[in-house]
Amino acid sequence: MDSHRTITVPVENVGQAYLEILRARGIKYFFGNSGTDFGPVIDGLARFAAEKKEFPKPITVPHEFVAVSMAQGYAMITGEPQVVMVHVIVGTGNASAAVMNASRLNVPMIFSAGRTPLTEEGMRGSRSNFIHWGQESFDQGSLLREFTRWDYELRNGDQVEAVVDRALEMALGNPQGPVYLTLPREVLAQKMDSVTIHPFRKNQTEALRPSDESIERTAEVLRGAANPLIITGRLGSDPAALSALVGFAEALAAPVVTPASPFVSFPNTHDFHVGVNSAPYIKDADVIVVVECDVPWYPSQGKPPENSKVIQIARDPNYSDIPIRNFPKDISIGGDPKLALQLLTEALKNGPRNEKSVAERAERIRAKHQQYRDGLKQRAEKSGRERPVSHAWLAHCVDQVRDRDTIVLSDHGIGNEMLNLSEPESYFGGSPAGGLGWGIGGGLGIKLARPEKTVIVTAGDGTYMFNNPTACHFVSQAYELPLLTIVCNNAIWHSSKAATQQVLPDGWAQSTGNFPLCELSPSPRYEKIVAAHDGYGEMVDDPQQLLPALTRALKVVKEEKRQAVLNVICGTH
Ligand SMILES: Cc1ncc(C[n+]2csc(CCOP(=O)(O)OP(=O)(O)O)c2C)c(N)n1
Repeated sequence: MDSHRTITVPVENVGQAYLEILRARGIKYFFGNSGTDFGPVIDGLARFAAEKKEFPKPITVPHEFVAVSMAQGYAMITGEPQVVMVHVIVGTGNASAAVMNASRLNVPMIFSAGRTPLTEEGMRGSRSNFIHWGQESFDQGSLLREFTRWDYELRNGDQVEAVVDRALEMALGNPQGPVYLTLPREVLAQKMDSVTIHPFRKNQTEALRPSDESIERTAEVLRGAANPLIITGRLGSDPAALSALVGFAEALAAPVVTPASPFVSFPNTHDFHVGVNSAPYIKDADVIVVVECDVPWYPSQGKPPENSKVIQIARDPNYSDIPIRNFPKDISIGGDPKLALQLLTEALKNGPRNEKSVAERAERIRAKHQQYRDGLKQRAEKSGRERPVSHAWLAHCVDQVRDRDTIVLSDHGIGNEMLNLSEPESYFGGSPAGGLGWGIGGGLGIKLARPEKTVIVTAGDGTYMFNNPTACHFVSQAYELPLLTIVCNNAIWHSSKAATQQVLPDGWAQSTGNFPLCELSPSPRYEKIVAAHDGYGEMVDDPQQLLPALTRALKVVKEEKRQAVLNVICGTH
């Protein structure tokens, strides 16, 4: 469709007008979990199918959490927002943890829900079922207002274009994130003859560039650093930012730590990457550059020296959506972090510096990196014959079967340390909101966007259950999106047990060896669940059989185009 021309499209109702505008705006997928509120949408999509209008393509997702996670995965790899629609307040409730995930990760999407019919009688679409009374809410938008960038209710057909364009503008705004649109049934059902669609004129904001003065002042501080440290978390959500950080770290000659990073924000194969835990480094650092990182260190475990300088570089260096976050910020640079890093790199290269001491520092960092990577490798290899299978060995084996076209997701599964990650978009982890169960849905969204890629999802056994596996395996089969899911099965919510031990080391649970609300036994044969969806499943408890099992499962995924699950009997993290 020519998006530079104003067009008028014949429609029969507001629901069809809404779909036409989504189509004109390039929305490819409509992830839906329907109910009595959906009539005009279902009917409109049927009209699209009859008229061979391919997009937005409806994807039936039998759990709302999975639908939002699919939109999240799709947007994480493409940057493009898609549409999710769920059933009124109850669908919103089921989706809410996934919306929180997307919100804290700044993932754009139009999350929408029907609104129960407003009128008790008299209009097309008025209430016709007892639930239409019970499903009304005084303020439906408030259900997710804290975790959406904008919410609105569609009130009439004339406004459809304005509402969709505003929703897209806000989802792709700064910061990006989900928006929430509610759609009352009578409004969708209202008769309408045509919809006029104008060119889309809501381009994204140009990247903000820090002033020369602030770059020079910051570069001055960096030049004076004897022991600088860089900590980054979410920078890799912009894949182009990776090379900017590499250039900056090399110009500064500083080690890089990537705690809890849901993206490849710095290649861990680079000579300057020294781990995912900043604690060993911050005590001695005199200048710390924090780049897009919610939690650069745990204050309870150690802090940088009082006289150190902390430079925070982020789109929003105040991290305004987090109620309490009190990391120091001696210099604060907002706007596009990639630009700031590039400008600082130039300033460092062009300014005066002691080449000899910088080169010596770089040598020390290289040695640290080597020692760190060797340690990881040894740890994995040492545990190669241990039963239950160690996470280190599992990750090491996944790394062996990975190629450049493989994307690994971890939903509380294997850590990213053991994988040799040099490329952006080769690994995705969970949101800072910590809503478990997004991984398989996220993997399905990624596979939808990048069918040529091999997608491996790793998840704890508890987390596999949070994924609503039947809903995920259904979508995988129905839409031919084969993935390999690895269940790291330790038959416990180990994280809950470990947190109890940490808070109450001498408590009742520890001394009696009884951890209520943590055990997950008897452990189900997880590999059999996927068989109900024509998938391939295998249980692996012998570490030496892991590589052959991974190879078999990937063959099924790649060649037979069927999904696979490996139920790996694991130890704890
Ligand atoms: C939706 C959701 N519910 C509960 C939690 C709390 N939680 C964090 S880790 C965890 C245990 C997950 O178990 P499993 O996947 O088996 O991994 P393990 O901790 O055993 O390594 C739980 C319940 C959460 N983060 N998200």
